[in-house]
Amino acid sequence: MFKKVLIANRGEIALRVIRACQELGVRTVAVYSEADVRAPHVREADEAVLIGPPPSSESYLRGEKIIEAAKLTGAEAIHPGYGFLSEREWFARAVRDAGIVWIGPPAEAIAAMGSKTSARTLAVANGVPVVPGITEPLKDAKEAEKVAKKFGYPILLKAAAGGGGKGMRVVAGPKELAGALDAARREAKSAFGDDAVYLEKFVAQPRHVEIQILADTHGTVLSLGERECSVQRRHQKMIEEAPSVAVTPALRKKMGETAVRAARAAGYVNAGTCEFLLDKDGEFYFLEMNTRLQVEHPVTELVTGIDLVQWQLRIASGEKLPFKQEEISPRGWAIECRITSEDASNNFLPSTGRIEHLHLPSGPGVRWDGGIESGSEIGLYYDPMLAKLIVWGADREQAVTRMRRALVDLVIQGVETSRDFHIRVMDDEEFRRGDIDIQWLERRLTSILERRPPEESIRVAAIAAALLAERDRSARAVSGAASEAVQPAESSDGAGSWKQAARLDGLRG
Ligand code: MV4
Repeated sequence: MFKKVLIANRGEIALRVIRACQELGVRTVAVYSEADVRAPHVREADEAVLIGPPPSSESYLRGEKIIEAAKLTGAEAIHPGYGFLSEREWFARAVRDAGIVWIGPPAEAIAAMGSKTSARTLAVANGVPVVPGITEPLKDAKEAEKVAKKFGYPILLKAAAGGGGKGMRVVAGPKELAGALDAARREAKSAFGDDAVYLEKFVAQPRHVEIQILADTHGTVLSLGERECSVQRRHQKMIEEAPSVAVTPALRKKMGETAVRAARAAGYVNAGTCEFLLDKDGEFYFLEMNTRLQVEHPVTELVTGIDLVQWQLRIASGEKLPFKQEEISPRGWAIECRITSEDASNNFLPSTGRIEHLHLPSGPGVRWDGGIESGSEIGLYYDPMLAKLIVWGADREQAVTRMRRALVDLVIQGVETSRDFHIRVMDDEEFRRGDIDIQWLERRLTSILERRPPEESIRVAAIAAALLAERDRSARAVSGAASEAVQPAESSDGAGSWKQAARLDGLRG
């Protein structure tokens, strides 16, 4: 195992990797920008190197500075986390060329899965099912009409260089085709500098189901089962779970074998994820492979008992995976809610400010992967995801109930967060039934937001008001007697007021 590893990231994922290193007895090096001088990942690492000003283009995206920091501190390997430089082929190559171990897939595997059309071509060549359609860019509207007729409407135009849904257009019939092709081309050109567009049959109301892969350098490639990621808004996932209500053991085996085949075809090593669309008939189609550790990896860890980040480090240092495919199956149910600094009731507007109070949930089956603490300044330089709340339960019902309980226990004051939004989703009857697809949140958002605010928000607001009133009284008091005069907010029963008094104590800090 490595003696020292550099973590080329910030926030919750930097802390997650640091914890894995600590448990493996590996020393850690953090890198940080001027905005992160007081960030927890800098304090928790054994060493830290300043790499530049706050904008990520001048700090966390400066590959050469990060490699320099690794050389300076004697780190033998670099873990990129997710986002930033994690899927840049040139960086994986530069790290390797500098004689440093890249804790991720080979640069060649990143390249093979890098573009949508190259991943699609690789899939087709290896018997991995993709959505019916073409792989070569369309020449003109005339060709589009011919191909669309062959596959049948509705069809979906996609940018070849695409990502995040940009350059995508659903076309219901031949009359709309020429206009939609023009629009998709324009959007693709401005987003990716490439106006190549191809066409697929449109899959109606599918689920987004992905398969976690672990591959070692000795030829073992394993599937760790699926994650259901359908609860998303504008291509940002908000809630993920494992397993999926839509996946039977037989389907899990089939999707797992398919994902392993795709990974083998790309020469994949380390942790990766194959994304699929799963339609109402149980048909699945490969979309693309994410060549990194993903945000939602903890739900897989909780149902398989396998520490993905520790295995990323072990695989990178040459260890063999000791598991057999038959030994891996999900136990119980795990759900993750992404806690972001966004105001759901105001079109998910990013919120900024200082975390004034933070009360973290705990208790059976609760995991908090966070990157914030009381006093953290939340600005606009980086991603609004502050933390992930993950729970495990014996079954889905228990996991949803437990997530609601844990969210109620969570208090973040100082910035708007997605907490109340998540409580409302946990109360939604369709969500509770697992009756979700990739358009579900968009369809359901208005009714979710119209739901009565969770009673806990009202309680917390009452406690905050009581706290302010108490501060006011304390300020005017001439003796210490005033501190005993605190009355918790109105409550009908004695136990409730005890809890409120305790929470009030917590808020007092
Ligand atoms: C699709 C699709 C329906 N039919 N392809 C969106 C971005 C890219 N990753 C692929 N995407 C989709 N491709 C066909 N033929 C619907 C989507 C899609 C989607 C996929 C996964 C997760 C969220 C999504 C949200 C909207 C559309």
